[in-house]
Amino acid sequence: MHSWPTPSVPDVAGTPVALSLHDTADQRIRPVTPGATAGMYVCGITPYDSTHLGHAATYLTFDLVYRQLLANGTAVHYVQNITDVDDPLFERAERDGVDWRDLGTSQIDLFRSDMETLRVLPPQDYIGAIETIDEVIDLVQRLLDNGAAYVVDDAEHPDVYASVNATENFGYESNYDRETMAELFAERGGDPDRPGKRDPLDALLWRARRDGEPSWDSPFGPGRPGWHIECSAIATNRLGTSFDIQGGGSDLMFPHHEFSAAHAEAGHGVDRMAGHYVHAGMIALDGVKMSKSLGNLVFVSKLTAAGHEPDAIRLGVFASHYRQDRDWSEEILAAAEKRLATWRRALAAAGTTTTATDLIQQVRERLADDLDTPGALQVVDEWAAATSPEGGGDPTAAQLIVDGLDGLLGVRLR
Ligand code: 5CA
Ligand code: ZN
Repeated sequence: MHSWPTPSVPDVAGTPVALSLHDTADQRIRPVTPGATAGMYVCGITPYDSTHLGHAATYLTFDLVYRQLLANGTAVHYVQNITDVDDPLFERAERDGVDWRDLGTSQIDLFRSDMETLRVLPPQDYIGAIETIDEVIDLVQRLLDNGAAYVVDDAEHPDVYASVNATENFGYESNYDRETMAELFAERGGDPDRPGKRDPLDALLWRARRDGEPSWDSPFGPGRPGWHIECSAIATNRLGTSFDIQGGGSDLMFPHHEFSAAHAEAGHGVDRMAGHYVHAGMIALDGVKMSKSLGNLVFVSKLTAAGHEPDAIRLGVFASHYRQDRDWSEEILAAAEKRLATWRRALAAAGTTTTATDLIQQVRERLADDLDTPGALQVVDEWAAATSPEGGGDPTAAQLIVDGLDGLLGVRLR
């Protein structure tokens, strides 16, 4: 699948500050330690009802990660999937009387155009499940071969499941106890009551063909990929069996990221798929999580069509910390627009190049500390408040600020 165009990323003044991020598995903030190139996999959309502010906030979070790594001179290999074969997509297509492939294509197009408008750095590999059925089949076969998976005893629907106890450290990513896992598994697409499973928590790897559902041939019969294995295969085939960052919203901590990691680890014989498991909090509207199933959505395309600038949407999202569950509202957007205008006015009296470099260095420091965007925005607010309207400005200083804030935050002051 083709990605979207890459926005320009200017050089950033100041000196690198090593990036630290919160890791869900270790439950603490610690340095990201990539080689020359960092490998980052971020779970992509299931293409319907996109792109809402919740999706956008999550992808903007990883855009910040990408930007901090680039500003530190680290190249990034970024991979993102598209869950374009899955039950929720089929259900929506059925409800609306459209072909699921057409629904997927139109929603992927919309997502790409929203990401481009928001100037989100694109993944080099943007990969649909549809394109990688053979990769999933290979990984399922490995799991079957090494005893980590089994076929249920059901001649009509011989589904393939992964044994939850195939890896010793299962549960290390979410740190949930068995009871919480059972609850979330049932809530988020799992099938604990499927007869023939050895353990209620065993996750579906390959769903045998059902009438009216798409299917592909495989050595274990016609069917289609389960959800978690899709991300295991797409990520490890491009980034290697262990890579630096696995990302997504916090609703993916369990079961999705726990099982994606476990399938990859059991299949490839590694201890830990990702160095950091990074999760963005949920965006809510009036206190209720924005979700496709509830329909309480604010669409990026509607905001931009109404004339709201992408830079203001970014500042609205960055006004609070990415790990917090938080509200989106018109007030937040209005405050972001006001802040953007203040910063732009301040540019005319930017100060000296030393002030500018100091400012950008402080922004680097805030963002390197687990993406402390509220702290970074405050630093710029303080600079803007300290500029005097008659102060005049050094154009070189102004340019350093424009480039620095664009490079680090993707926010353009002009
Ligand atoms: N296709 C799967 C991942 S493999 C999926 O979760 N798709 S999604 O379309 O439902 O969500 C896409 C991304 O947006 C995921 O990272 C998800 O965690 C995130 N997301 C969904 N809703 C919200 C929300 N309200 N706030 C923040 N992030 C959200
Ligand atoms: Zn995923």
